Amino acid sequence: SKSFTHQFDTPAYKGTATIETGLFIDGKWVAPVEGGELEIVNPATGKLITKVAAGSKADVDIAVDAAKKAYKTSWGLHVPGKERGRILSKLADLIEANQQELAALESLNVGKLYKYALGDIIGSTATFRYYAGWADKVHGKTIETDENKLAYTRHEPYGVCGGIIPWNFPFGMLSWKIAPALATGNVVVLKPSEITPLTALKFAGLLNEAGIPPGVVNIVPGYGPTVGQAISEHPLIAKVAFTGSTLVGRKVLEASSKTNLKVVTLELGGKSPNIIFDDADLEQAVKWASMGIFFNMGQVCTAGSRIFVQEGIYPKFIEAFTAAAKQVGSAIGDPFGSNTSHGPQVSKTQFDRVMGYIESGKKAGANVLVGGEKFGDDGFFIQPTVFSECKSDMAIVKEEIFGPVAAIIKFKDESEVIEMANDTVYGLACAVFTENVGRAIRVAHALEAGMAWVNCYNSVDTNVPFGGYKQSGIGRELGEYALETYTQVKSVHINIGTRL
Ligand code: TXE
Repeated sequence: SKSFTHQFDTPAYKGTATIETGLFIDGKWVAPVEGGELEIVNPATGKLITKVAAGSKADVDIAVDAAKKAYKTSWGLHVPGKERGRILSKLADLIEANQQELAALESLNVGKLYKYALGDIIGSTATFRYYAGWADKVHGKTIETDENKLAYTRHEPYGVCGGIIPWNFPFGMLSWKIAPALATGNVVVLKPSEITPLTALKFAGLLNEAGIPPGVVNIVPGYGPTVGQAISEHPLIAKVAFTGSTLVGRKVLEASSKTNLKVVTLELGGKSPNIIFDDADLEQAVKWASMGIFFNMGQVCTAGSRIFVQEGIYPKFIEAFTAAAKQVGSAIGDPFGSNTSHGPQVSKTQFDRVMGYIESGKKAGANVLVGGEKFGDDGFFIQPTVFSECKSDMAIVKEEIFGPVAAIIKFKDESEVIEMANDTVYGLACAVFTENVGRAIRVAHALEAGMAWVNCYNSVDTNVPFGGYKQSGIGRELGEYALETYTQVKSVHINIGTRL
């Protein structure tokens, strides 16, 4: 296949990165059956980085066949858990050895600051190591019935699993899909986002060296309606894990219901509430709230995009949060710059979408405290933006913006804010800032969300489950809980004495 080399000569990273740009199927680089291409754009400049191969349904079929064969011969329960774990650990070591190159590619492709891209790769390495450790610890139970019977359960893999992932944390999402699947004995066909496949291709280049047998992991870049749809509909894929928009999550579920009823786990959008009470540590609340909405240019599914502030602290919070947002916007520019504080949105489409929401907020009468405009003429930069005077029926309060746009809403008391915070179709995350421990726990329990943070935001650990309530998703990733979504339980009943 073709390859792509990029020379980085930047304050943050100096070095070369090389990747193959084909499809990785059955342990080999191959050209797509129909010869499609993806144009990969640098969000900081709007210019083409390279082109990579785009697959189609025919390539998914070939990848699934290779995966099925691998599952029956060289992976699955044929390989003891401790051996799968050893290979996954080796893969983690190789990711670690290539972490700077991976981070540089991620930063170039997504526009995230290099230091945060590096953090993502380090976190993903931890995910592979964590699940490597689980590989020989997945087992069922024996269940007492009566003395004439032995009953036990096995936690068996599904076989071929599909993964469809987005562009905001490309390598992180790859690790969340692939590591638990392989640890539990499954094999994978993964489609990266059509706009951010570079680190997935670099990863594919490490698989053979790690000793992952051919066909166990197949990487098929391509568009959603072609490759993504083909994965969702495939009769031999038994489980699919999707991260992306709620709109597409519905399509994946629908495709499953119309075909083989594959198990679907979904990690979708959010409009997460971040609640600041009068008695909060103001300085800390402002810092966490700012990171909560502006981290990764607001392109985070858990982004704290609705900031509820109690009336007693409201004026002080507004003043300090305005200053914090200005600080985030003080050095907008090159993700590889040494002092850059804020990078571009990932694509022109996302830029237009976010600017559309900013316009809608202005028209609806919300007050722009900071930002509210694009930045510069090249690339997809948007100023960190803060709206106050937000009303519950405004689109900027109801819909996921997925950009650096905060909506601040004033509230009076605990019961009012719980009602307002839960008034959303989403339920991914929530946060509460207060020094009152009783209130912290009460509110964390009352909010309808899969994750609740107290006096912090966006805190994610490999061993703690991640996922949403309501229309934010189905199933949990990370932690021991993810193992349940990659295994199916078989009950075995053995007669040791009953005679008919
Ligand atoms: O997402 P898509 P988009 C939200 C966020 C963002 C909006 C749109 O609000 O502004 O979604 O982003 C694949 N069958 N999130 O359009 O399309 C697609 O190729 C199967 C939140 O980029 O959902 C990509 O690999 N797959 C989110 C993946 O779905 C299909 C992260 C996600 O892209 C498909 C990203 C189809 N018919 C966006 N159509 C989060 N939860 O963090 C597309 N895809």
